[in-house]
Amino acid sequence: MDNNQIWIDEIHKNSRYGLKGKILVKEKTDYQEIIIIETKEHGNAMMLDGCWMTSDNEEKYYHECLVHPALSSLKNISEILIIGGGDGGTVRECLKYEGITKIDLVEIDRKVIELSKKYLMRNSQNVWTNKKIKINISDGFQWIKGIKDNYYDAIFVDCSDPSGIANNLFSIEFYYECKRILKKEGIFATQSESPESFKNIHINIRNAIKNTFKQSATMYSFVPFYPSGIWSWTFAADNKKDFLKSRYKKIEFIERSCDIWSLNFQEGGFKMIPSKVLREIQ
Ligand code: SPD
Repeated sequence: MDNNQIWIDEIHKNSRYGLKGKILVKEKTDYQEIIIIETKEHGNAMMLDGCWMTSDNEEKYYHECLVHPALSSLKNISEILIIGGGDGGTVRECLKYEGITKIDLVEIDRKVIELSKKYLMRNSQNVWTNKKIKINISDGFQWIKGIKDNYYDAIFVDCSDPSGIANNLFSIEFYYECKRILKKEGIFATQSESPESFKNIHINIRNAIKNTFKQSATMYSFVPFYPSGIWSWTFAADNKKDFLKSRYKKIEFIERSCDIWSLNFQEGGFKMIPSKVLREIQ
């Protein structure tokens, strides 16, 4: 028996979502507790304040679904903003697209980036040396207030759950600021929690986004080690008819590069809304 192997659980509503492994990092920063473990089946995995964020072998379920429905809908992509995303998975997926001149990554906790560089290389695959990436260690909610109107082609909110430091990133005020700094044809994308294990939070996010932007839609899929497994990503735009239509010209290249996402997969995901959730969208 390997004595280093222990169970680490995310405990949510009297259920445990656990991975077994060896602790590589357990550290309290100014913002949160970070745990990184090494597992046999999932590769390395990171937990923030008791919630699973990413694991080497499952991160694609999350990052591909956040990035590709949004970027595949744009013909031209130049400036991108990522709020959170300190593990590098969202940046990696964005960098598959041509034409990008700059990706602003705004991460509140510098330690998340430092530790991801060291222990979650499969998330980031050396993206950190790419000159297009500008890392800003800052609170995303405050940071965007300093950005001029109509600046970004795409904004991604890749944050943890809405308790503690990420709370503001789910507020109406934040969504209005994102809308202000998006280009006219731009697209907004956020992780929007689980319609099962965080049903009320999910519905609040959907309603807030629907009431902020002219167009919005949610895609459902699964992230195997998140509470209940089923997860969601919500997309929004203001001046773009058929805003999720595929427009990027090298989309077959993007599809071939993905393990989970494809245009076909996405089509099903946007239809997969549980009826009990649909009834509560205003
Ligand atoms: N309950 C977990 C929600 C976490 C969403 N963000 C994950 C970060 C991966 N880049």
